[in-house]
Amino acid sequence: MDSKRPDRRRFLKGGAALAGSLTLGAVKPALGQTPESGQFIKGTDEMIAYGDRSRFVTSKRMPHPPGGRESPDGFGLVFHVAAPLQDSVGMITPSSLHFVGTTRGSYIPDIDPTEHRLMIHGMVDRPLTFTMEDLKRLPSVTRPHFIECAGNRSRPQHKSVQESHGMTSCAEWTGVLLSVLLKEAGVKDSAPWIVAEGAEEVKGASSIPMAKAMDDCMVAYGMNGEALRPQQGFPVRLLVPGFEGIFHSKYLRRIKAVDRYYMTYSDYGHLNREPERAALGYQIGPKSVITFPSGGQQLPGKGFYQISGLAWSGGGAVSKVEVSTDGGRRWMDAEIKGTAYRMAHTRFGLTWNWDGKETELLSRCTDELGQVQPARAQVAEFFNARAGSGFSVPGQDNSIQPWRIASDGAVHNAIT
Ligand SMILES: Nc1nc2c(c(=O)[nH]1)N[C@H]1C(S)=C(S)[C@@H](COP(=O)(O)O)O[C@H]1N2
Ligand SMILES: [Mo]
Repeated sequence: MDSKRPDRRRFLKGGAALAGSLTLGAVKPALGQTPESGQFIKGTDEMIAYGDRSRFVTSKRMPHPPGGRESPDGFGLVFHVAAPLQDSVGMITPSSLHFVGTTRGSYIPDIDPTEHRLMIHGMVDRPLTFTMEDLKRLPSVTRPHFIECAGNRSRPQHKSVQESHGMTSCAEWTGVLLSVLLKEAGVKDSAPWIVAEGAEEVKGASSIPMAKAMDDCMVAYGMNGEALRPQQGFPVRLLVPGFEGIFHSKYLRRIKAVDRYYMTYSDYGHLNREPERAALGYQIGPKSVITFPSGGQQLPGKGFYQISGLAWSGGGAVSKVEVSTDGGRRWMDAEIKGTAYRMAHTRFGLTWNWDGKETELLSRCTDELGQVQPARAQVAEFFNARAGSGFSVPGQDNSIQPWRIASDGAVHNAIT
């Protein structure tokens, strides 16, 4: 009980600021807003069967990078699709707005789930083949997890948080733990790796340390309360909580227990081939970003705001998020909204009374392992590169994102 008091006091203080700076007179009473005839949404068969959002809500995904890029093998014109984090509330990304990462571009396998099979083989006592029905009969788990593409990086030319951070999303996934399937197949102790493969030949294949496979990997068929979307791997995908996006093989059709690291399509040079070191190398570092106010948005004027953002880490649950409203001189603990789940986006917020002067907003995440999100300058120093002049972080970029608030309320990406 006692521990709750400071929060309550902070809230009340925030409340006073709110009343002081919002023009409450402009809010019309809700009564008397009865829609006139013609202002109803017609209940068509489609609307009854599967709902739509309001036509006034226009939040959209976008090709990433902006303008799109052909997939490396030329299958589709849109290689990656970024989620509109600037409009996000809470910690779940709706399935229709989940980012898409694909090595084949917009070319998506159209799989009949009754025909689909998942095979577990290699260094096992009993190779097994599962139908989708078989998988759904097994004990399931439901967990929120983020997926982030290793290519999710902020560049000076990125104007919005969708461009700089939109290649991450968080959904509630349902499926069977991979350990259940591997044990059922009698996986041999001598197998240190698995290779997971999607239904598009070698695409989406990746080598994963056995320790991770037996820990929390999930063979998922459910997403946000319904079947996976085709863009997310229908009918079934692998989830490798906290690991770079490329490990989360979609259209999963085969898992092979193997005696060594296998080169796969996902090999882009920086991967670690010793199982012990790999786990850390593949893990997404502690990361956070302020989604409001963020690049391209416009503050109407000085006064009360709630700074809001997302934090996540491949190392477990987010344990702390700090926010600076003065370019990093002072840091304040943000409020964690709801439960901070392991390897899931976590919403944070901080009440802020803007004095109307130019400033910079930053956020910094600490995870349950005690890992702290680095500043861009620290990352540059580590890689012996010069921050500024368009420095792009090699490997994963989990550096702190600064947003500059100009005195006219315009918000800009402040990295250089
Ligand atoms: N079969 C298959 N699995 C795949 C890929 C792919 O192209 N094919 N892309 C990977 C990459 S690069 C990423 S970042 C994640 C993205 O998952 P999402 O599209 O559901 O967001 O899926 C991974 N799994
Ligand atoms: Mo990716």
